[in-house]
Amino acid sequence: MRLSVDASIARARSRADSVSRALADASRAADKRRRPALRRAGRDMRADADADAAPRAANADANARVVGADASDARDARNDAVRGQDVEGDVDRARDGDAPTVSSVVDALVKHHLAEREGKRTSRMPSHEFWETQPVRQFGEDTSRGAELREGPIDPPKLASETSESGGALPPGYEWCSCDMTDSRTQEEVYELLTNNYVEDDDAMFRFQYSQEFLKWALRPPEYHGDWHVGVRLKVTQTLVAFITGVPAKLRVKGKEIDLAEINFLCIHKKLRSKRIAPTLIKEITRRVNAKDVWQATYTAGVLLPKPISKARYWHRSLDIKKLVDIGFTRLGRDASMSRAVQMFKLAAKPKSEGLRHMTEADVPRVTALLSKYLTRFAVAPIMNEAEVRHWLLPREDVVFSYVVEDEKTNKITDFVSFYNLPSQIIHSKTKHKTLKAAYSYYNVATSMPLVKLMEDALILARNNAFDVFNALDLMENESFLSALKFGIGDGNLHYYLYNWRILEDLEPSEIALVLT
Ligand code: MYA
Repeated sequence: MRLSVDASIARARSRADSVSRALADASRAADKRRRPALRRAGRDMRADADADAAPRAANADANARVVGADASDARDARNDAVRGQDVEGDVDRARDGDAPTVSSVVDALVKHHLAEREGKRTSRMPSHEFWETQPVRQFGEDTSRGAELREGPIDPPKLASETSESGGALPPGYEWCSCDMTDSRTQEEVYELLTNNYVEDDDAMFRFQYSQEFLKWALRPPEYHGDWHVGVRLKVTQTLVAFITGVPAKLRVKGKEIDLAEINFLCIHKKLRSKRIAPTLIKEITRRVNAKDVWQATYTAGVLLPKPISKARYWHRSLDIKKLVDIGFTRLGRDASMSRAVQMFKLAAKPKSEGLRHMTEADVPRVTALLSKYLTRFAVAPIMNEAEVRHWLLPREDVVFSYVVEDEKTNKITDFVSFYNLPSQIIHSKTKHKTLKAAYSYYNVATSMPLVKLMEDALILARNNAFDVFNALDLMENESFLSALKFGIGDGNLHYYLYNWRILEDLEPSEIALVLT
């Protein structure tokens, strides 16, 4: 692939050189009066390019209006648009230079293409003062020199006893704490902080609203560490103003099993933003994780940082189209009528798969076996023992919904389907609704039927549980059902990261089987 790209660039270059020679001949033959005409044409083209870039940047903002789209996605898209202008800028400079040739225009494009392909920083790419100092994949790493950049840990091994005993310096007036997630008052404080300050879309229309029951589930898996729930408090009032969490997990990455921390819920109070507190929080959670002799982590974010292992995309399946349009989550196409849309998203009253039922405690060993076998197919996947399957996958009211299909004759669990409940507050005031009820696809395995059939039942179950929309990432085998079941592609990207673990090549989302809440 890489070779053929290079070959086509070479072909383009040689074509451009001959065009350029012809152009030079033509221009020598042309009289002086024609030159201003050419330059005016150049300016017109430049004006077109600018006009083209502006709506793309504006669209980036408009398009981010989906929950699950981190606010940063629009910024990423906007940067892409700005980078588009960069290319146009180079082309313009080449065009306006002393010897404007098609060849120099192509050179500028080739330079940008190669830089982007290699992930190298071009003049206007953002720098990452903090992330460039961390043991993570960096933009511009030359992965073709595999002998120097090996897959595996980035930092040399250290001892937990070498980890410093005290946390990094916070601004005056603030102090570290551990948030005790068994304490109802603390749960309430964490809930309040996240409810008012956590992830929003770029237009501030929707904000994630994790319930307290959800937070207890997400933060107290087997063997969790209370001091990996890091908070920052205002000394005087003890108000919780920042948060970051880790929970222990085991991940298989390209055949290697890694004990690591799953990092989540990084949140800083809106009034304390842009003061470089996030790097301090990240260093503190790193210190606390290292103190438990754990040296790797995984995390997801909408924002593009150095450097994802994969980029997944959210897809959305309308369950209550009227409400979704009413709250501005979805827009109907110009020619579409509401009654036709309602008809289009209609689902059966009941699930169709025979024998589909709630997962129970007695299913835990068989679900563990089914899921573990299935997850070995993917390059990146969690390794869950029975205790973890019990924690993460047994149904919890209003938090996680899990169902199995059991073969009556063999008593085997043949299929498993699950989703979790993550509502968003509607923070704009143009509707009577307060909450968007969203189900998120979790882990699904189909062996007795096509995955698309199992997922159709998941949609019906979600609709019967009063969800407004069903969201899924294009991970695992999800692409096999997204279009068929009338999911629409969203604008929210989710980047997957590993800390202190390098893999050489980016992965396709279909190679990832990790869903972080
Ligand atoms: S993803 C969810 C993130 N949370 C939100 O989006 C909630 C709303 N936003 C906020 O609360 C703030 O805007 C946050 C940044 C806290 C996000 N992940 O303090 P600053 C870098 C990592 O001035 P603020 C989730 O929870 C940014 O590039 N880094 O910025 C997973 C810049 O660094 P650099 C991020 O806006 C978290 C620096 O922070 C993120 O006030 C995984 C600026 O700091 C982000 N989402 O606060 C954390 N956003 O200059 C990493 C910005 O270098 C874990 N930044 O570009 C790493 C593994 C640690 C454990 C290791 C164990 C071995």
